[in-house]
Amino acid sequence: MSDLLAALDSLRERLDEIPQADERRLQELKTELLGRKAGALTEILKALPGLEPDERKRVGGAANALKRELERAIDAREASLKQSATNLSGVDLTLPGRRQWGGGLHLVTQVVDEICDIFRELGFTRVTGSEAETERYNFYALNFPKDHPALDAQDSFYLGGDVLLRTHTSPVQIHTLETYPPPIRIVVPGRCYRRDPFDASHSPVFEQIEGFAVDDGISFVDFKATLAAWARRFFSPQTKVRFRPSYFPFTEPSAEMDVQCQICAGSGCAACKQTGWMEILGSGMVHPAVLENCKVDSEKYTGFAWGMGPERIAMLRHGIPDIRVFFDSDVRFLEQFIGKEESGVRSQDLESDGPAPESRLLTP
Ligand code: 2U9
Repeated sequence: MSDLLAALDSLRERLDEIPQADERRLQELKTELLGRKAGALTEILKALPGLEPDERKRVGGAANALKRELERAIDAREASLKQSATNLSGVDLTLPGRRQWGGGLHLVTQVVDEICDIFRELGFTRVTGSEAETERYNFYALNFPKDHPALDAQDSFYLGGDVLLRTHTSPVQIHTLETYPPPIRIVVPGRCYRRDPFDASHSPVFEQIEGFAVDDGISFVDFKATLAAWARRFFSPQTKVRFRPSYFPFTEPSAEMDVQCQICAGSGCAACKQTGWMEILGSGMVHPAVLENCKVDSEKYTGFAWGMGPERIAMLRHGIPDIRVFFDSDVRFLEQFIGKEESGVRSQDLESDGPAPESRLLTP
């Protein structure tokens, strides 16, 4: 008898499972506990006729009481499951799902990667460096005269003593020249800082990509051909480029490189101020004094260098009128560019009628 009472006790513990059961589990429990053929409680009830009368009375009473409890718990659970199902009737299951939040690289990061990838195919290694530099690496090794206006404290953020936030990525080239013997071919992306106003075309924090090649026998032809090859890969194979004389203390001769306007294809528009050209980068042959400052023999080695602003290039490519939108973190603006450049597809390829004009571009 005590076996049957113990079996009833352990069956009672199964009561706790009922309120948690879903529809399928509830049907399983019903069969396992109360099933007519092999339900656990049914088996106990079947054993009653073989017991002594007063045992039969005790076990039978306890078994029937448990049976009623189980039935009540199962009925209650069935009712509550039915209730939840009818609550769902107000939900329109045909509505489209909510769009998943999908992150992506910032447009400027995508442009930096795309530019560096093209230079990698041309043999340039991507190198980065510190954003805090000394005056020697940021200015003097680069042949800035001691009284050059760019050295003025107004133009730079000084951290103390002669340490400042770099105003260009050029110090990385100086460190490289001091560390590795030529041949050197590097492309150097990174954040730079200047005490500029924060307006539509300037930001005190901006991204730069500089590039640099030094070897025995590098000529002006290598310089022009490399940059023109890059421009045709980045813009389009038909893109025309032109070089205009310029001045930088670290290059001689120096030149600005323009590409045919990407908005009007050279016919003249507001974006290119009716010139048909867009200024893309500054460049030149590395000044011999810079090589000598780094103990590189300027009689034996020559090189070329260039610098460009990825924000400006992204603005030109997409017709973005104000640099400040890159720093606003407004996803309504940023999400327009998710994945476009990452997939290797240019906006020109995506838009059948050319790059996005300003009117179609969402700028807050
Ligand atoms: C070393 C030697 C030469 C890097 C160069 C430029 C021309 C240039 C900037 C203008 C505005 C880019 O868009 S910007 O921020 N730069 O025009 N940069 S040549 O020449 C170097 C660098 C390092 C050792």
